[in-house]
Amino acid sequence: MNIAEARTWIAQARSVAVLTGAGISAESGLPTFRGPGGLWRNFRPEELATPEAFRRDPQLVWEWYDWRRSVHAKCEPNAGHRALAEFEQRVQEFLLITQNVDSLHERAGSRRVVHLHGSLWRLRCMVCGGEEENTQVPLDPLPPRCACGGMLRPDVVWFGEPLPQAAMERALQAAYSADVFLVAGTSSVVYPAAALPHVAKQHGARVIEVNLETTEMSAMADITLRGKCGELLPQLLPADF
Ligand code: BJW
Ligand code: ZN
Repeated sequence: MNIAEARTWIAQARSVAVLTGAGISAESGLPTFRGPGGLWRNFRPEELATPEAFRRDPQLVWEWYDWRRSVHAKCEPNAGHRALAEFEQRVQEFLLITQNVDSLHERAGSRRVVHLHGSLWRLRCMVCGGEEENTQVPLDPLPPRCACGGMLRPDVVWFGEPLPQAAMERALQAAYSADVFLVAGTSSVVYPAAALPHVAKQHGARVIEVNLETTEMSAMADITLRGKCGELLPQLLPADF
């Protein structure tokens, strides 16, 4: 652990990019995908977060999302989210890249955020492609319907689906130009998000990982900090802030 060195790198950086995953929201009470509590009614996320699962049983997949929306609606941002919102104020060039479909970064005050895997609070019509913001909890009817009569789906990215192009392009640009690339609370097993720290490193960035456990990318990180996002991220804020 070398928090002091990581803090110095960040304080001296002109450009910082951060990639977050479910671990940063765990301390707000949201279950991660692959850790304890990641199962829902004995299904693994990989069995539900696919277009095939939705085609086979939209009711089941919607029940999972409706349950998650109800859990998310009761959650508040934590110290990790708030620390990243402060980073944004401090660093000249900053981008927060999140795989999370919650809105806790925005609720903590972050504005320079891109969502690689979509949003739980946006629905998209399977027939006309129309999108709508929707915060109703629980949804009624389930599955919800578009004004055109078509079935709505969560506007999230499932396995085998492409990531939103504009979000991915912004994330890649940030990886190319970052002096420091911070990876927080992700198992780094899902691509293409997990490639971003590697891209950043190839373009000269120093990579810092914050995670409770060793992950797929720990070996390539320049500094690995073992612990909770809510405890470690505030300690990475430059001292004069
Ligand atoms: C803490 C903590 C605390 C806990 N503090 N830490 C073989 C090789 C490479 C790639 C592939 C392959 N086979 C298939 C692929 C592609 C596939 C993929 O990557 N699969 C791998 C699993 C093998 N990827 C895709 O399919 C992507 N699309 C794609 O590639 O498209 C190509 C294409 C191009 C053109 C046309 C068509 C297609 C899409 C991926 C979509 C992922 N979607 C999900 C669901 C989103 C919606 C929803 O939320 O329901 O995204 S899956 C799920 O995993 C979700 C997450 O964003 C994502 C990552 O999970 P995350 O955030 O890392 O969570 P966990 O639970 O895994 O980890 C939590 C971590 O936190 C742990 O490490 C803990 O230790 C830590 N932690 N508490 C600090 N307090
Ligand atoms: Zn429609």
